[in-house]
Amino acid sequence: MFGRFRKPAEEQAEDQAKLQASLSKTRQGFFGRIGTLFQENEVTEATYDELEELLIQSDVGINTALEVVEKLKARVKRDNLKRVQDVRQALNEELASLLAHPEPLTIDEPRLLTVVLIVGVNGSGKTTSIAKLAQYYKRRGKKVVLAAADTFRAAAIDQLKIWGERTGVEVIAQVPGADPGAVVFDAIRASQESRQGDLLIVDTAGRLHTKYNLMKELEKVHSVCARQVHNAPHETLLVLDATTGQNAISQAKHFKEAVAVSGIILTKLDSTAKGGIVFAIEKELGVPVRFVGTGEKTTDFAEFDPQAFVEAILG
Ligand SMILES: Nc1nc2c(ncn2[C@@H]2O[C@H](COP(=O)(O)OP(=O)(O)O)[C@@H](O)[C@H]2O)c(=O)[nH]1
Ligand SMILES: [Mg+2]
Repeated sequence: MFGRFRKPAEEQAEDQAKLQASLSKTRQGFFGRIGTLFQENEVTEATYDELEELLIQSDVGINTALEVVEKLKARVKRDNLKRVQDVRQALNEELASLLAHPEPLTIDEPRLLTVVLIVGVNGSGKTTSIAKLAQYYKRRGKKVVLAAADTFRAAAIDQLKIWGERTGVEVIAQVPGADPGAVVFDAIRASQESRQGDLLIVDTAGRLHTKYNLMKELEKVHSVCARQVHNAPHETLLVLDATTGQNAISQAKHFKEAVAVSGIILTKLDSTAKGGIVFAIEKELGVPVRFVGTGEKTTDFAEFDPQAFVEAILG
């Protein structure tokens, strides 16, 4: 569904500047030290040891850190790289290659209604990300509808309604405690009929401590979507909080057991010094990061661009 919209050059430059700014913590953290490492005149065995250490500390994950260093060494040898800036460029490329997603985004046209399910633990930034996505697609001319299927807490419904008002997007909700499957059923009906929506985004509950019930609930919501709309949900995006580091990986594994996660929205990249979690996610989960959250405002959001990301963290 995320057929790429070609962005105007100025918007691209704006996104890049925003990403740069939001990653200042990461840049000042371990990745910045990696940058500094390759400012010295000579690359020695000690440089590689330190690189490995810094990659691990930045949440890249041990296996990935080892792999990057191995590949870099092999490449330096093979290409007979001598100058420190060439080694650094090779590292840049190795890191970016970890993030390349070869498989195309799901595009199933013509489709009347696209359904996107948003899952993740409470506090990860689901509702905020939904508002950001809604605004993102609204700006691109899509009619967006939101479904408040996190019915467990009244506050969750209210919060979505507030975001709906702020972004000028319709929210389909029922009373607290209502069956999430029923909310989604109504929302699909409404989107197809009176609202004529292009895109329905579904907010879901995220109580991981009642894991069994949560997973059952998600499975049910999923099957309601599948029954009503061909191939729905067309995307299931898992929201992960970048500041939770390696914990995000184990959370993701739980969610993957219940629903087929097709992409990640990684939030709070502005609040962590360890942006390396991006590499760990793609490597260990095999799921691409599709969007990143870089702040609390609806405009603090970008499509994930691996090359721009690597350049922004290494400085
Ligand atoms: N700094 C920062 N804060 C965020 C971001 N995304 C969400 N938040 C904050 O994280 C908190 C939880 O967000 P919420 O959307 O309510 O999470 P939910 O429980 O998963 O729906 C709120 O205070 C948000 O403002 C982000 O990208 N950066
Ligand atoms: Mg919420």
